Amino acid sequence: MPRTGDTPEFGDSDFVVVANRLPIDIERLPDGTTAWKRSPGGLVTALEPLLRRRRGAWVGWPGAAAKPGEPAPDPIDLDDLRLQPVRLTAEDIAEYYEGFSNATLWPLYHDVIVKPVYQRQWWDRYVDVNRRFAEATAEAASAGATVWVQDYQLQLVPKMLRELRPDLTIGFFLHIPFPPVELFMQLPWRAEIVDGLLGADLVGFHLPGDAQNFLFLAKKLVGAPISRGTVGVRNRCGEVRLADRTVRVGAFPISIDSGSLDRTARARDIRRRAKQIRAELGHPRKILLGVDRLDYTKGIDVRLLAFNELLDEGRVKPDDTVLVQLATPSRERVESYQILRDEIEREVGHINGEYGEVGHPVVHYLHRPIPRNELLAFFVAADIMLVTPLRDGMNLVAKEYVACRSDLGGALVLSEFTGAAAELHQAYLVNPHDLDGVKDAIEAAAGQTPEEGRRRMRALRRQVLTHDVDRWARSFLDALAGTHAA
Ligand code: GDG
Repeated sequence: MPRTGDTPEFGDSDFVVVANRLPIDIERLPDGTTAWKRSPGGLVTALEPLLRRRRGAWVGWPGAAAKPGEPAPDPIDLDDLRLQPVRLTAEDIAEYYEGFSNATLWPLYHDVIVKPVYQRQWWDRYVDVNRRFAEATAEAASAGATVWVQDYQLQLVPKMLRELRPDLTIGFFLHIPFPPVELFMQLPWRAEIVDGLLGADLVGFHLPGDAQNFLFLAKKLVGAPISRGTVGVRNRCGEVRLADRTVRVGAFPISIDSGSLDRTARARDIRRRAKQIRAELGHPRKILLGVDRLDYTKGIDVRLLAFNELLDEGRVKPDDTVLVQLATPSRERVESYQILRDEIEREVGHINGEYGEVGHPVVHYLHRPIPRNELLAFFVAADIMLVTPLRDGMNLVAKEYVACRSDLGGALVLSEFTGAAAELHQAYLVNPHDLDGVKDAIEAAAGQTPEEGRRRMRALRRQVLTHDVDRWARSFLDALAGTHAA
C-alpha cells in the first residue's frame, strides 16, 4: 500500500534491492504455518543503513517452496525496510535455480570446470521467473526510484524492468566472474542475456577483466558501439552506446565488513575458543584451514591433493600438522555437487587412512554450516589459510581471514584465479593447476619467519581494512547516481 503523497500507480520505495534471496529464512513449522528469521550476510549489512535511510525495499525469494495455488506472501515491514517476497514453486526452484542458474550459468561463468547443461525448458523458466522478479520490483519502486539488481540469477531483470518502468535508475552487479567470449558464445541464449543486462544504466563486475569481456560481447552480439577506459572516472571501464541511451560498465571489487570483523575477532571469548580449538586438535605445530561452500570451483580437491603429496614426501609431518576443512553444504540436489562430495570425502578418508592415528586424524572435515563466531575462532587459530579456487569472482573468506588477524599471525595461500588476488598481493599466490607450486607455497608459508609473516599480514590488513563493503556499495551507488548526472 503506497505511503501518502506518493504517485498512486507506483510503489513507495525510493531504493530497491533485487536479489534471488531475501535476507530472511522462512521456515515451515510442523503445524503447517510459517515463521521467518533474519539471515545476516555481508550484502545486507552493507545495504541496510542505506535501505532504511531511503525508504528501501528488498525483493527476493524467501527460501521455501510455495505450494501450488498458494498466494504470494504479503510484504513484511521491518521498521523502515520492506521485504517483498517473490513466490517460487518447487518446479521454479528445480528449473530456474538449480537448473539454469546453477547447472548452466554457474559452470559456464566459472571456466566450464564442469560441463554446463543447456536445457530449453530451464531457460523458459528462467525467463518466466526473471519476469516475476521484474514485476514485483516495478510494483515496489516509487517514481524515479533507484533499483539495484544482484547477480547471475537475475540477468534479464534490468531489461524487463526498464520496459515496465522507464522512469527508474537501474544498476546491476554480478558477483561471479563474467566469462571470456570463447566460453560465453556456447550459451544458446547469449544475445538475450547480454541484452537483458544492457537494460541497466550501470553494469558492475568485480574486476576490470570481467568488464572488458562484457564490453567485447556487447559489441559482438548487439552490434553496439563501445568505448573503453574513460579516463579520470574511478571504477569506470567503458560504455556501450545504444540508440537512445548509454550503459556504463565498471569494476567494483566487493569486500567485507572489515572493521566489525576485526573488532569481533579481538574479543576475549573468540581468542579463548581459538586456543581451545588448538588444544582439541592436539596442539599441532601448524593448523591448515579451508572454509568453503562445498563447490567444485573452490579447489578443495587441490589442497587435499597437495597436502597428501606433502605428507607422502615427508615435507609435512603427520604428527605435528593438521588440515581442517569446513565445507558448508551447498546445492545438494545438483548432480555435479553430489559427485564432488563423494570425491572429497573419499580423498579425506584416503589421507586419514594413510596418515591418521586412532583419535588423531590428520584431516578434520565437517560438512555442515558453522556458527559465525565459531568460524572466526577457526580463522584466529589457523596458521595457514588455504584458499585455492580454480575460479572465484572475489572470495570473501580470504578477506575475512585477514580481517581476523590483528595479531599479525598466520599466512594466506591464495589462488591467482580469485578476484581477491588482484588486491591481496602479499599472500602466497598460487596457480591451483600447478600442484607443485601449491605444495611449495604451503611449505613456504609453514616455514616463514615471524617477521616475514607480520610484514605480509600488515600489508594485507592495510588493504582489507581500508576497502570494506561499505566503500564498495558507496562507490557503486555513486557511479549509478552519476549515470544521470553525466
Ligand atoms: C559469491 C562468489 C564472491 C562459509 N561457510 C560458512 C560461512 N561461510 C561464509 C564465508 C563467506 C561466505 O560464506 C562465502 O563467500 P565467498 O565469497 O567465499 O563465496 P561464495 O559463496 O561463492 O560467494 C564469490 C561473493 O559471492 C560475494 O560477491 O566473493 O566469488 O562466488 O562470508 O565466511 N559462514 C558461516 N558458517 C559457515 O559454515 N557462518
